[in-house]
Amino acid sequence: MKATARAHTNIALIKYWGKRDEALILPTNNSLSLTLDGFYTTTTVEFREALTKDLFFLNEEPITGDQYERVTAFLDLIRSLKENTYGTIYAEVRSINKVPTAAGFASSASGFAALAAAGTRALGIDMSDAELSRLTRQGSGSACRSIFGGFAEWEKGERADGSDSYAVPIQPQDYWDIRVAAVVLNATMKKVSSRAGMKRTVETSPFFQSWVDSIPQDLEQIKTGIANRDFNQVGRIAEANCLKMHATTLGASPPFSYWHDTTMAVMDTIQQLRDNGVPAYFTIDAGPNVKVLYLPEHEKVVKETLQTIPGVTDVILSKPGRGITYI
Ligand code: 2P0
Repeated sequence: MKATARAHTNIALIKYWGKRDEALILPTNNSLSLTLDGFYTTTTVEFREALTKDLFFLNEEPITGDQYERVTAFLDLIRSLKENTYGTIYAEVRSINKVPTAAGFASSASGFAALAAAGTRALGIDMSDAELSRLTRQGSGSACRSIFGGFAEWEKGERADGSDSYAVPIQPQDYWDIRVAAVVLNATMKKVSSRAGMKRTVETSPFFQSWVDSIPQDLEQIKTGIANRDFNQVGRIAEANCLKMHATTLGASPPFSYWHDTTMAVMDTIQQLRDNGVPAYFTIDAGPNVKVLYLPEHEKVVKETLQTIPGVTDVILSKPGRGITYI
């Protein structure tokens, strides 16, 4: 009744931004991501009859409060998949995060993917990757893409029960060596969580519908770029899609933005690098930090340029990563 799994985080090139069902975590649009090797969570789940409640340790520390509640609610979901005649069996969950929170990656992506994989394996529940992705989605939306390595697309689905909303693989880890630099800024924690931010945007921003309407074309163009290994096309679409997502927040009521002055300095520097002939593109999630896409031959110039920007405290480089592994 014990299993260990590892999942890597992912960076969205076409963003998930907006839910059509908050309880089931169903999105308003498809999204597409690259899984990264540098950032991952390793989770061991052990179901034991002697336990009287679930236990959750993150980086060896016992966790209570909201984070604990999200984990136990997800364990309930896993337990509900297994017929069980002897009442609830509780679990001890131990997660080690190799996702520096300061880097601005959602550790919930690798966290819920690893929890879903280890939890189902520990109970002996056999699942296809699509089934595992669909389950993982209900812990955190972006996590459903971390079941797969390389490029993955989360298909939003149409059904009200979410049965057709899960990620599918687009290209594997070793398909194309695109690199991602996580640019860490000397900035305070975000004021609006991604969950609250997307909810406010859906409910109040007049730009939201245009965002949704623009997704199919972005998806088609980025998939063509991936199929042709056309870095400029992939980068151009990813950068523009990120800017559109952030534009929706300015139309919300009350308006908000995830950007700091250093965020804009990094964006400006990347556009200058391009003017100087270095193909590099940025993308930004629901926080101030910036991720930069580049090719291996430009690693040195990209890293050195980013490190010289005032307010940048660290630059962490990553290659494409693998999907779920069991340890
Ligand atoms: C993404 N983000 O596609 C987008 C881009 C933030 C900006 O997925 O509510 O933590 O758990 O489904 O997955 C962050 O939101 O939200 C996110 P929930 P999640 O990566």
